[in-house]
Amino acid sequence: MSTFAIGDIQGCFTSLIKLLEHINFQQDKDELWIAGDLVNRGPQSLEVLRYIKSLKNRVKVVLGNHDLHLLAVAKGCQSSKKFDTFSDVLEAPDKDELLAWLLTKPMLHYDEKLDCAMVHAGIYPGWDLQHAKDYAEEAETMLTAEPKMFFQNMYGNKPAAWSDDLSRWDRIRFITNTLTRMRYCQKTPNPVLDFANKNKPNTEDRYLTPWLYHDCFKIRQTHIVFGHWSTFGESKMKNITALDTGCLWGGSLTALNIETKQIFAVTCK
Ligand SMILES: [Mn+2]
Repeated sequence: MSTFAIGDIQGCFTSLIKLLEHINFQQDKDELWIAGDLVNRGPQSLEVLRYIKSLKNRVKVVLGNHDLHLLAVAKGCQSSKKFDTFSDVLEAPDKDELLAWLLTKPMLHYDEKLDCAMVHAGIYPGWDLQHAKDYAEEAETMLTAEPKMFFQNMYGNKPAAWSDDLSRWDRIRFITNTLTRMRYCQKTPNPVLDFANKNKPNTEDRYLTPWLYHDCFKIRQTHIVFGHWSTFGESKMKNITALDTGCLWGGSLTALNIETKQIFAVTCK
């Protein structure tokens, strides 16, 4: 049995199938981890959702910003944007089952045996693993209990730094932003999120750093896999693997064998 973690698929169903053939994925034995952004921008969001859902307990999924955006549009809490390509999902006869399934997915998945955590974007530098798990659960509980309220309050870049006394929705928005959207933080002792810079590391302003290189970053043993940052390249941290290799932009779709640390990739059109 192998556990494979795969980065942002974003509706690229053909590349996903090509990658699963390449790693010889065995549905009855292996487990797949999907690091969020299953949908949007690419051509076949509907096929990706149907396929991943069909894997049942052989798959672990965390939510990405595009998955949350699709759910927010479906709930009528946000309008579709110019470059959104998930109308196939919104018009599908099985839309309700697919979106109900997606809504119950977590923002952080942790496997104790593998000592490996998966998030879409990252873990806030000031948080240890236990706090990250607790905060993720807090946001997930709000998402499933009050989805409309959640989506009405989800959008926005503020607050930009963590504090224990944030009011309820500021707190939920911050947790969701770090787990599903974060790239850079200011190097300040209390890390401040910066959403303006999306370029690859080493091109950022001097006062910024990728979240995983911040001095406050606490998680040094647990393996962390993340997606979201297609230009990130290879991580300098031995315990952290960046999985989004820009499939959507003509790069590749990557799978990591979590047990052996072997990386597999297929090029995308
Ligand atoms: Mn993303």
